[in-house]
Amino acid sequence: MSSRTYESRARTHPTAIGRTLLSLMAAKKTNLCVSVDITDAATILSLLDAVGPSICVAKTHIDIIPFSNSPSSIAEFTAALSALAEKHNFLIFEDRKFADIGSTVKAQYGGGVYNIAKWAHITNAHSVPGPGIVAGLKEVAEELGVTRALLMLGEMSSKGNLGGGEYLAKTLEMARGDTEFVMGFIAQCAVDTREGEDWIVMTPGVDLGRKGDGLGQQYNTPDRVVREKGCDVIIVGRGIIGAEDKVAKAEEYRKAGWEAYEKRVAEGR
Ligand code: S5P
Repeated sequence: MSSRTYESRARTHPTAIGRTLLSLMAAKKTNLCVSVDITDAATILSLLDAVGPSICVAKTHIDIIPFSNSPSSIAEFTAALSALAEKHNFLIFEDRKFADIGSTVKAQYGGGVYNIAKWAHITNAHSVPGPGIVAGLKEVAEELGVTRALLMLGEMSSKGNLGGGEYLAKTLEMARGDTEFVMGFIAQCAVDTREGEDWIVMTPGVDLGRKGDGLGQQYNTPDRVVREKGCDVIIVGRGIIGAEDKVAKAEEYRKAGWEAYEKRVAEGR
């Protein structure tokens, strides 16, 4: 867990995207990633335009959008998404959860219908296949000449998941194999950090009220995950997108996440 400020970590983070992210988090005073799990492309764009000032990252699941309504093409949507990221100074995280051998994920990340590497600053991968998955994804970014970063899934939020413990420890070892590309983890707690390392932990399963969703999702509060468990970014989906006033709700989560972070730093945790 880090009691260092996002600002100071922004100066030394080993990955370029990590430095950009930590610095915009400090500037905008937000550690909120909104998960826009919505199937209508236009609704996603208008929501992000409205909550843009409150967030540091917009997380997408592009494969849930049918692209039959406007904007009807994937390229049109991703261009509009990139323009919003520029306008409001947030990063785009495609939550693709790659889980195959290096050669296959290379084709999935760089091509297909979504061309994820072209527009998403961040994506994530399971460690199950071994280090070839990291190498394959990195090759895509290098070949395209774009600066990208990877989060490895070390522990999921859902009940009965096989992550955490030894799995997380082994995933951490794998991440240590490429500290310029792997910027951190999807996990439920801070990870063991050696001298010179700085892992950004992004945490889903965050809600201010509910405890679960009836399908295995488990929720914790921003204070629990950021102050007590040492995570860096809260990922909130239905807590915001399911609210009547989404802009006010996003601000409520931003404030809760930021207060938890300020307390963590003040407490020197
Ligand atoms: O362990 C995980 C990892 C992820 S990325 N648990 C998760 O819930 N997620 C994602 O976070 C999930 O795919 C969804 O997009 C989001 C949580 O949404 P919510 O509506 O439950 O906040």
